[in-house]
Amino acid sequence: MAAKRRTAASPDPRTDCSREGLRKAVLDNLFYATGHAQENAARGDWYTAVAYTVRDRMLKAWVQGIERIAADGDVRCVAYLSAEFLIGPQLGANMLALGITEPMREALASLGQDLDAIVFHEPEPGLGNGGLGRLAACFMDSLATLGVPAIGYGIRYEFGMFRQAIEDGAQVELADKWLRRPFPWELPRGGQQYEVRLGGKTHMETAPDGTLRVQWTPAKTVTACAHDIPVVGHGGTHCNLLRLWRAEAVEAFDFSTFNAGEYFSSVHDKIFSETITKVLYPNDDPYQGKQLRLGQQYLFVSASLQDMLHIHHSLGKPLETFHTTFAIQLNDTHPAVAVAELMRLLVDVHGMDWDTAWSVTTQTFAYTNHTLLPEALEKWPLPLFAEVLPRHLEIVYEINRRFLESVTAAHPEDPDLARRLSLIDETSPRFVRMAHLATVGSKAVNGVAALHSELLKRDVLGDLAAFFPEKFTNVTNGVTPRRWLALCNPALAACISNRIGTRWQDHFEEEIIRLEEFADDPDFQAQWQAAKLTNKQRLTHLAKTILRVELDPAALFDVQVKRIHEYKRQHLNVLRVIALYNRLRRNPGMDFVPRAVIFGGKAAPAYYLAKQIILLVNRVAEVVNTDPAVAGRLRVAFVPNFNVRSGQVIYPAADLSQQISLAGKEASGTGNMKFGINGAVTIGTLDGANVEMRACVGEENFFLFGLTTDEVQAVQRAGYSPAAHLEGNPELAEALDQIRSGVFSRGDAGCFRPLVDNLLHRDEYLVLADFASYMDCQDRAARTYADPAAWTRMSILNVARLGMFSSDRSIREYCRNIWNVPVE
Ligand code: OAK
Repeated sequence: MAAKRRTAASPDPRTDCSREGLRKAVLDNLFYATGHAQENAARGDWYTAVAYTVRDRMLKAWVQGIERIAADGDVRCVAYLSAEFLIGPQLGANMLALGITEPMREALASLGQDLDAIVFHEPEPGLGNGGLGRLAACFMDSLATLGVPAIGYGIRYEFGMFRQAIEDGAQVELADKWLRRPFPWELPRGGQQYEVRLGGKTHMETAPDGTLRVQWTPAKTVTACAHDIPVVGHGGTHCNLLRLWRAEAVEAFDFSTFNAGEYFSSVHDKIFSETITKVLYPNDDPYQGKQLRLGQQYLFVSASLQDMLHIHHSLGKPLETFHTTFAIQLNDTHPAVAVAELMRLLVDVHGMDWDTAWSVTTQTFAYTNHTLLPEALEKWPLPLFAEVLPRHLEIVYEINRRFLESVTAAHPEDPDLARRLSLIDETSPRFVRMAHLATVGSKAVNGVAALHSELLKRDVLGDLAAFFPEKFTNVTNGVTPRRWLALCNPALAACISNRIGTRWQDHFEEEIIRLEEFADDPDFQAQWQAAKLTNKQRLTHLAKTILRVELDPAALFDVQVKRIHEYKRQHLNVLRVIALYNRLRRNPGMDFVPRAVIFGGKAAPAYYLAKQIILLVNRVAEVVNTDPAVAGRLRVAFVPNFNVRSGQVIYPAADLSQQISLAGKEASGTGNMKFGINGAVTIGTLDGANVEMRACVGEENFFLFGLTTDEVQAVQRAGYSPAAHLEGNPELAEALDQIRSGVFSRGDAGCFRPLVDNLLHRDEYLVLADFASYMDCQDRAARTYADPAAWTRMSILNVARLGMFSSDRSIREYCRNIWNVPVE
């Protein structure tokens, strides 16, 4: 009653969302959380004050969300296990979810502060490499928006993805100290700590009840400490949890050695323990067999499972029903050791019999594969696995023994099948195959686009799919329309909402299609073009301030931003830029649609050819941008340190989205979707989700080129000869020759030799084979761009017809087809 009276008379200062309430709360937080008076506050202090003000308004939903998970055992909770959550800046997204962006903007303006500048100040938590980590973040957003109880479990890396600087054209990696200032969105949870054991030996022991049990005596024990980040759904009513683990020493000091005066060795253990969650491995696919990486994976998996068992236990439900409390999704194989860990916890720790434990385990897990590159499939050398996880290796052997028995019994006619399906790769040296462990231990396995799921079944996991046909399925990726349209593209969002209202923000598939009818409406087209121009001006400003490159907002903005990888073929894009440059030089008076070709993306630090590609882009930019013959009609820019924040400026500004991977290599791609829903038209191959996007937007609204997956395989079977493609294509031969002879390396003929030699003699990703088709397609795109009404129509239809690429649709499919969780 008292509380009610207060609400009527004076609103709760922690939840009041009025302009005046926000103004007071920001000032209060500025003083009490940062210790600054208004006059002395720096931008970072304002940021902290605004962030706390927003966080306060999320707390009620947050606490209710946690309580619901801990109290309602009837609804299955989704546990999304991922070594990466690339969540991006939080402030803008959280204000959008709560619907307080505009009152906050006004409140700050009344204090002489600019909201956009404060939002831009936020350091980005770079807790992921690229697609897989960003997908996990989009899925968390959709789970909360759809009101599905969920916990994302991951790792709180002290150093996230490295910061990329470009020095004299080359990538330089700098440490990402994103926690330099306290991160206002996390709450350390002292009560949620679990011990995680590593190394050591196992032996058999007789339990008090006379049964034999395995005992694991670890070499080390570390503590995993939970840090919780709220994930609030659109509308602000439902809030889920991202629980990230930080490793800490069990005891900060070994007191016996400390007392003996051995100060340095006494801190050794502390340093070892804390190293585990120190840094994100910056490889987006080819896996690296590093002991520390296995330690990271195991730490977060073990702590997460212990946490889930704790929650399950607190509900008073029997252990045999664990799978009714949690549906656990394995985001690729990085958390796949969870299959063995859950078996260990159930059998060794809780004394459950093997068969029951296996039944619980295989009803709990599902596994998503995110790659078609065989070299990206994780496999751990047996000696390393045994050293870090001796008990888990025994469990893997036992799972494998029973599994292979069933294989041999089912297929006596194929004596080689057991070798191919085994969880152990028996070639020398021997390995644990994590994708096999994940598949055998899961009730469902999915790829992330229709083509990818087909190729998984046919090639990459073909034998497993034939043995478990019922497990294999597809869930095409999606992206959240909140961050990737409403937040990052206010100009286009307003243009859309003026026509169809705002319901598209959380009912994207249903609503966005309503734009179709305005595709030819001249007024709407004009507004659409104005929004695009605003976004191009924003990117032009960024390029000017960061790169000192002048872009022309009237030019066709032609963009490729993503990790740098040979299979993604940024070098195909560069070859085409060089060919266009040569055309302009030869014929300066030619009719030419002005283009700004924009690149961005990080290369794995040890990936030499990817780093050569970055250098080449920058060297080509240097030549092209300063050549008077070009007269500004062709500009090249490499935006350094591509991340979520810069993506939010880049995607909305693109006219043409480059999705040019070799067919059969990109599992799905999600950048393609982000560009598409921001009105870029795609030029692309029939790869990953491009295939489905093209089917949705219509073939006339998509620039298609290149070999198909089957054609690629046929070319490779027949024996591919890259040099043969030079013969009929003087433009290509000239471009390669220029790169080789030093035209783009200040005369240094050796500079790009590794890259050119690779293309001429190997060209694993058929760059030369697809070049001619790519050039033709680019010419078609330029001709269409020259007709603004035709282009704008294509752009509008792309947005209108890409409704299915909302991550809300993906999450609904996971709920219905895989997790068996109710969803609206
Ligand atoms: C990273 C490490 C190991 C295996 C795969 C990845 C990864 O990032 N894969 C990417 O996942 C995205 C989300 O599903 C896809 O869209 C990309 O195509 C895929 O490369």
